[in-house]
Amino acid sequence: VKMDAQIANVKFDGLFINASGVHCQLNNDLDELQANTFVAGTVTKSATLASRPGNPRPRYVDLAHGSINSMGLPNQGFDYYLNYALTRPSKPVILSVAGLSVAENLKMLTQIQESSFDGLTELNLSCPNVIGKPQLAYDFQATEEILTAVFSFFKKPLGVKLPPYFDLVHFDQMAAILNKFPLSHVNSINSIGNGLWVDPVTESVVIKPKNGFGGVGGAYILPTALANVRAFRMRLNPAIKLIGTGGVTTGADVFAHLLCGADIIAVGTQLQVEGPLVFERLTNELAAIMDEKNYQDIAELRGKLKTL
Ligand code: RRO
Repeated sequence: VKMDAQIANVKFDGLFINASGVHCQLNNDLDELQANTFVAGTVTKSATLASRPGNPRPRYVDLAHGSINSMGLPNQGFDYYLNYALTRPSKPVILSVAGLSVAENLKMLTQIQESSFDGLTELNLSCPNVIGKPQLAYDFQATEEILTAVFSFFKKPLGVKLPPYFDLVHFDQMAAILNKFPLSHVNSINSIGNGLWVDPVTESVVIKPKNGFGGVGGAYILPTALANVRAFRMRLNPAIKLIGTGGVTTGADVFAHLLCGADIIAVGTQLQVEGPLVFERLTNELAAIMDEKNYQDIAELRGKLKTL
């Protein structure tokens, strides 16, 4: 079966990428994904200008049906990832940036603009875990302001990573803002921010930062992820592609994301659980579903979700 996609000028031979944050902080991790036949491209860990150690551990815990994290943006610094993107990879790279201020984001994007990087850039507007820095994408006016500033000079393909929204009016409002800009893509969703897990044995939270509050990922968040992909596909200009992220553990989950309109699929928590072999399993499971339904190409089913 045929599984491919295109975002702006970037062609993906396959469907799967890692979700930013998982298996992508170091060159070795990124190389391992790049070498995997079932991986179509790689996203780098969201970068700040300076490298950061991140929050104290434990800061990522696997739960029965997903994960909770408050990593706190540990990363090697922007230059490391730009250098990776410029020198090493054979498959598409999405450079993720998450400055701690608007000015910091503009500095990194200026460097990308002035470099020879010809891949996709993704502005992470949804980091839930830096204390004192609310998620930009929950402030609609601030989101419009930063995109206005960015697109005044940035001419390369640029997408945004969004947090989940939970109200139809918010989908309307955010989509109306995003449609004002020539975005290459929207990546939906980041973790569901500031969940909490309780271990009944220890009677304690399970991660140290923020007294246990952290972003929830994995199977727990699949319905929210599907809703966000579907809601944005129904509202965004067709030229804005969608990266479906959130809650994928099986080929059926991938199939659901595709029906909702995802162009490519990112896997985070389940990549952390299973390692890079997850991509072969998901590919085979999706292919089996498509075979059984007589689909030859995902283009035949993408966005074709039925309603009752
Ligand atoms: O590093 C993190 O704590 C983190 C980030 Br930047 C993000 O975008 N999403 C997330 O779940 N954790």
